[in-house]
Amino acid sequence: MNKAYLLTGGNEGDRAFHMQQARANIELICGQVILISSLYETAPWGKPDQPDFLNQVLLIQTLLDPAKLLHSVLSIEKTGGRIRSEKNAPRTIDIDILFYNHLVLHEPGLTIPHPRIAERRFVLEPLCEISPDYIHPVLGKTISQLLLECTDELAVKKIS
Ligand code: PH2
Ligand code: MG
Ligand code: MG
Repeated sequence: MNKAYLLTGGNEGDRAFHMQQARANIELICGQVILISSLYETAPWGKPDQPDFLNQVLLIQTLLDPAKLLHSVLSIEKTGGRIRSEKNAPRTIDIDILFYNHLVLHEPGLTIPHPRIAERRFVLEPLCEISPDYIHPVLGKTISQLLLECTDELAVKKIS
């Protein structure tokens, strides 16, 4: 069985509903959720003039290979009403693959680990809550170390 870390996030519509619907569909389509962080309310990273996000990290067990997992999370985003416009635009639900086992993969459309984990407090905080000792397979540092070194000052607030 494989283990994958997923980040869910959204800042459009009923944010809590979309996060809940995504969790349910991930469990149904991708595999069992074995660890789940709190929900975090987070300031928008990359494009400031938009509503705050909810973010959460899930660790799942999955039989899907990375390409099939990507295909599945994209279809769950569609079910959640995601419409893709410009980069970093508001969205109902975004599901990103952060890590897949300890794999390093560069393919068109899919890079694992997700390339911007270390720059984003909204990823590191929930990730550190559930897996502080996971070692980033490219950077060779634990999540708690990456969080200590992270210079992102945007607000990340645990809400549940
Ligand atoms: N996702 C982005 C860009 N900016 N900011 C926050 N706070 N949370 C996100 O999930 C997020 C973002 C691109 O996917
Ligand atoms: Mg994203
Ligand atoms: Mg995405």
